[in-house]
Amino acid sequence: MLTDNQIASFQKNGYLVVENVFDDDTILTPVRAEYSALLDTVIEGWVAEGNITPPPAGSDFFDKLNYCYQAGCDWFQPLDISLPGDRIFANTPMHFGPAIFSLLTSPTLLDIVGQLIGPEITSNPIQHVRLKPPVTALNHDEVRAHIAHTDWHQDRGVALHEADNTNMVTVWCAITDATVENGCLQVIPRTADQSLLPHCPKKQTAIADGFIDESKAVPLPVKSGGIVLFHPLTPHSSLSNQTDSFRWSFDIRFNTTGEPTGRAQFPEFVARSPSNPSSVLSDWQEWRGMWEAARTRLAEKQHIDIHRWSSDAPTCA
Ligand SMILES: O=C(O)CCC(=O)C(=O)O
Ligand SMILES: [Fe+2]
Repeated sequence: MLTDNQIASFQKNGYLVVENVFDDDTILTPVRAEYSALLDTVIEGWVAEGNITPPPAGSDFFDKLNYCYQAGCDWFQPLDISLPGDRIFANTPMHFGPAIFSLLTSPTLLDIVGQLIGPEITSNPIQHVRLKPPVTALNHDEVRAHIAHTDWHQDRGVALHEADNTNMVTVWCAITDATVENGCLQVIPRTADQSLLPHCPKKQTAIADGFIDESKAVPLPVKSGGIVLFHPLTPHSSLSNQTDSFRWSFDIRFNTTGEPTGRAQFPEFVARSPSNPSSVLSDWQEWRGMWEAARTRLAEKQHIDIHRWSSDAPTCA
């Protein structure tokens, strides 16, 4: 649980770092094991299709990620806990497994989230894995915010306008230690009159030039198992990974049940509900089934809107 001081600090600054939220035995080790097995399965598929030769013996999870990336085999979508915002096919890969479901529904985490948004908690479907290779290993044209550094944005700016009044919190979960050197998150503490700033579809969806003072940026290192909480109006970005190892995080979001998630095409679920306990989803296979159904429904659509911004806007010129 958070102390009154922590809650007040979150409300004033729009962010809060909390260490030691996820337990090694029950959450972190199973998540690492689930991802390790998943990557092995994905690689087996590529080997069978002749896209790649097996990674060298003795390679660990990150060695394998790096090996595949260098060979042009893209693991992001198969490892992500979401469908993409661009085209979806009936066989678009994605990952929904028991260990990541346990992280998302961890009672310790939901206690904290409940202190910030209230007791009726929905798991918002805007969620991603971020596995960030050393910057020296990136392709020169790599701009994805899930792989390279993330540009300045507000999370409200990467949801649809219908969620502008939704009571929501982002939880950024460190699986490896996040440091200034390996590309931790940074924020600009929110001001009392913080509003939604104009964003532009650039390399990423980012705050238009001239709207934030980057000299106010506060880097937020956090150890493995810790989290960064932030408000949807808090401007944030991430530093680039200047080390020679990977930086790994998940970002997940929660909102008050019944309010728009900002991505209605993707499935939400009730994670906690004192008023209607039987509405809570506790079966990870049901969760996966909801995403599979969404994939079937959305397959072959040309495009899914995930933000409201146009590059034609005067602020983007
Ligand atoms: O981890 C990152 O690079 C950025 C994460 C982010 O934008 C978020 O959690 O909302
Ligand atoms: Fe974000």
